[in-house]
Amino acid sequence: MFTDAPKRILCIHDLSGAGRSSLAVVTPVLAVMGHQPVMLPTALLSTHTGGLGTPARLATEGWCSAALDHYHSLEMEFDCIYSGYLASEAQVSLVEKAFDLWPRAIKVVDPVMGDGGKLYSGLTPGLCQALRRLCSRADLVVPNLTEACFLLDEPMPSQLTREQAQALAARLGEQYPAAVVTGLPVGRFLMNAGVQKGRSPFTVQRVKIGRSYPGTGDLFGSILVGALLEGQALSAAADLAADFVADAIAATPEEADSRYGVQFEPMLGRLAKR
Ligand code: PXL
Repeated sequence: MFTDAPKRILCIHDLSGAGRSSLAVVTPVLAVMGHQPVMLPTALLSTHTGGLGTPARLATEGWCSAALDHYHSLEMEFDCIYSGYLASEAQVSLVEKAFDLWPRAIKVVDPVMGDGGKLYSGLTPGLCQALRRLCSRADLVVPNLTEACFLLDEPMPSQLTREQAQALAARLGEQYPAAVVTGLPVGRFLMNAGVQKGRSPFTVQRVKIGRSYPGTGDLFGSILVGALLEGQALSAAADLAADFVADAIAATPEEADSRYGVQFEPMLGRLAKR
């Protein structure tokens, strides 16, 4: 399924001009890793919704649907379909349409729904239901702890042991073919725990830096996808992504306005030169 040839990836995320999230992160990361990201911007926003006020928005669902038809009419093939933040049921339907049109593509769903134990505002019960349905079609889901607990219908713990982190991943592995759950607080570490059906769960951990930024889930997810498509094992891909995100946070001056995300651009070359 995986080789080291360049891969074409349909990236279904919003395009937020400023703030280092979604396509503004996913596109450069996958490109520098040698892949061909094809962008399907589910909406145009001036910024992400994480604290920079009310973004200017332009709806693009109709355009996206026509773009999918165009790509299909060109007999374009995708090795992977990678979806992120989706703000409406119509946007979820676009991903489902892409899954229907390219059934052989590897389907990676980041179920962007919340953080810090809370669901994002605007997540209607209908949208939550649609995101759950989307996850049920994925080959790999990449939730954070809040989203994982929501998908599993479990209360969110404030701390976990390594064994509990592995058990959480194992429960996700009963529901999905593969999962990597990010941002698990385990003592002085932040842990990611992953699983593939039929295999033992794994964990990767970094010392907690104690600063959080928008877009780090997109940074993690896109490096994970890029490395998987290079042929790396899920655990190695998670390790690479965790390293890069931790280093990008460390490289971002503490006094920088956190709403503008992590300053990962000077580090991108590292993803090319491996
Ligand atoms: O990084 C996730 C994300 C993507 N896009 C938009 C967001 C968020 C998180 O808040 O608001 C528009």
